[in-house]
Amino acid sequence: MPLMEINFDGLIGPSHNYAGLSPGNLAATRNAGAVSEPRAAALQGIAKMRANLRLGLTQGILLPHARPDHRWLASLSTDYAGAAPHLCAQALSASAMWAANAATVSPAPDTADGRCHLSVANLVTMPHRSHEWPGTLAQLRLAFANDAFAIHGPVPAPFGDEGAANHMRLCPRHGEPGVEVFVYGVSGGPFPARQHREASAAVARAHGLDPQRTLFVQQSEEAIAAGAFHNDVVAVANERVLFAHEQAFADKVGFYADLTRLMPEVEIVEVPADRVSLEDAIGSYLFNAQLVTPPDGQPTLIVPTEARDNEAVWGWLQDHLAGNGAIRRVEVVDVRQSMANGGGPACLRLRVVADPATIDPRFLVDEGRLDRLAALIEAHWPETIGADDIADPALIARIEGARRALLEALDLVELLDS
Ligand code: SUG
Repeated sequence: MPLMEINFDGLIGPSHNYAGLSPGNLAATRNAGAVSEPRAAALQGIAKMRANLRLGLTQGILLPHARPDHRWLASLSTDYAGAAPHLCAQALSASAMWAANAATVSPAPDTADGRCHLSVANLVTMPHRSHEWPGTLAQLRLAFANDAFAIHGPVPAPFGDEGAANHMRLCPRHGEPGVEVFVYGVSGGPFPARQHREASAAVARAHGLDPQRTLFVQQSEEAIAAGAFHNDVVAVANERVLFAHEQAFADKVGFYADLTRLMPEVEIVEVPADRVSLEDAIGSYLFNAQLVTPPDGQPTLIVPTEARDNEAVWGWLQDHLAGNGAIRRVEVVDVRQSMANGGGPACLRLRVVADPATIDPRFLVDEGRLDRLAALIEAHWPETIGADDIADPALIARIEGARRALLEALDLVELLDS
């Protein structure tokens, strides 16, 4: 089977809650202390995957991690019963759902050894995310155990790496060689730059990318300061199309020139700030969309409902469609529970270009498997989690039991401890 793009969505875990853990992520800090709905959240994620299947796309999953992370708390010489509330929240976070931060992926046509390389992201900038990588690595080693893949451990601290959320790939077709673009931050006003250039450069070297076809591009400081804590909040690429906000990059003229030189057929769709402000782009997550090519070949943008609710954003999209722009179709998905923590449709998925036959089938889904997952979520995921609930041992037992039931149903009990 030829190489194709497969989206691996992070299944939203039973501990999904709003603890306000990510400074610079305006939605997450604004919703700190709100009551979350883990069951509804996970079902929204399942519905998004169903919509992707119906577009004719191939769909995979990554699984929630063991939360609370007792191993991490033990490494801090404490435990869940004895830890300070902020450490409990950091140990409990379901943040592994945002699979765009799981790893950086370089498909086989781009690499020196002809294998698809994946580097797990260290996520060192935010404490609650810094302990995701061992669990992610365990899953990547299972899902991509075939020789077609090479799996790398994390870049060492202090170089921050947040994975595919800061990586774009432009290519004529997914299975052909591409240009890989690593977007890093230097400064972000009051907020941290979470992707460091040194980390991106290390990943590019590990993957054996051709330096002539690899670009390192600085994210604009104003974008980070406005709440674009990852590049995928202000830009997304798919095959020949780059879709970006006018203020996404520090030097867009230089970047667009380099890209056009390396790939003359590139189509750059830039949204001007006088049509959609950075504030509207970030509030609506217009760019945190999945830009995909279904089998009918029509570039399709999968946006969150918040993009439809924003007049400026929806107006721009309608004009683009009416003008026969590069994006031919817009689909709307409801992922409000994730959005309230700053995670849109694109955050929830990791893109891997591969032959599906080389992937462990336990990580791939069809409608039938999604039906079974939905039933399991209905039966086991807590309905709500409020700020005070996280100290309740009964809730913790429920969360741990829910994940155990999931791994048993998927025949993945070897992941129980990670
Ligand atoms: O890292 N939110 C995540 C959202 C990640 C979105 N990913 C991409 N843009 N690719 C983050 O900031 C909030 C969790 C909390 O506060 O409880 C959180 O981690």
